[in-house]
Amino acid sequence: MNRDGQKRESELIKLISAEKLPRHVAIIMDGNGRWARKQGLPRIAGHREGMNTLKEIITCANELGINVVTLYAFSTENWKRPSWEVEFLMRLPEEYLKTELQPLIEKNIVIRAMGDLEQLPAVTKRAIKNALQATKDNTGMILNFALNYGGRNEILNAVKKIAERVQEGALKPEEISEDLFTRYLYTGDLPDPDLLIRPSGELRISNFLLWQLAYTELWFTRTLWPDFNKEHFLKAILDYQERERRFGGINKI
Ligand code: V0D
Repeated sequence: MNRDGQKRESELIKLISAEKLPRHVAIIMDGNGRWARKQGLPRIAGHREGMNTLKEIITCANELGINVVTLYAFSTENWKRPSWEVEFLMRLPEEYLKTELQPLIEKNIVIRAMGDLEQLPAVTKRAIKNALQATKDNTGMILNFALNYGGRNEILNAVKKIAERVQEGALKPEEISEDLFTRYLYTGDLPDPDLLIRPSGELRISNFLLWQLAYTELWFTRTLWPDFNKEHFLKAILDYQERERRFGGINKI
């Protein structure tokens, strides 16, 4: 980070109000492949660089005092990528946790994972299981990874579980409320995201947190995820606070 970057960063921090932080920030970590192509590097170099961005943003979110960060790491659509790329991606949780698990434990961070985790390769499941176990009693920020996740799939999964409860006679159809439905989603015990950040210039939700994003503020940037940094993150939060200041409470729609 150059001196100008440092300056802009400290200026942004001064403008952020600690009382009105988003409690839950969701991020689509997009643009790694495109970043690599632009640099004349293989796609996997983009994923590696994206991992460094991830470390910087987690540190920043934790220092600010955000309660939950949910990261779209692997979608149900991503299986369509070349097998060598999928195999590389599936080793990233292990690679990431090799150096980062200890620092995350020391920061009192809770690691969570959501999605159809059973279908992941054994090496991926083992790394994640170990991280969940090692941080389950922590009480700080929740770092929630969406892996083999799809929003429609999550909703169907909730519908099936609810249907089973109804069939057992444990639940009446008229008892199915928005609150009840929310609790059957992977994010059942988490607040809805206040802010969604999507880098890389795509202006879509792409099957991420469909139910949960109903009232979420959306923040887009053309910056690719490997080039995304603390400054972009702080700007997103500042813009969120500015929108809340203007529209908060009233005009919620
Ligand atoms: C690649 C940029 C960390 C986005 C970040 C399997 C695409 C790097 C994890 C991770 C990925 C997941 C679970 C966990 C700890 C770390 C990760 C994937 C991709 C998909 F408990 N980075 N990362 N997982 N990338």
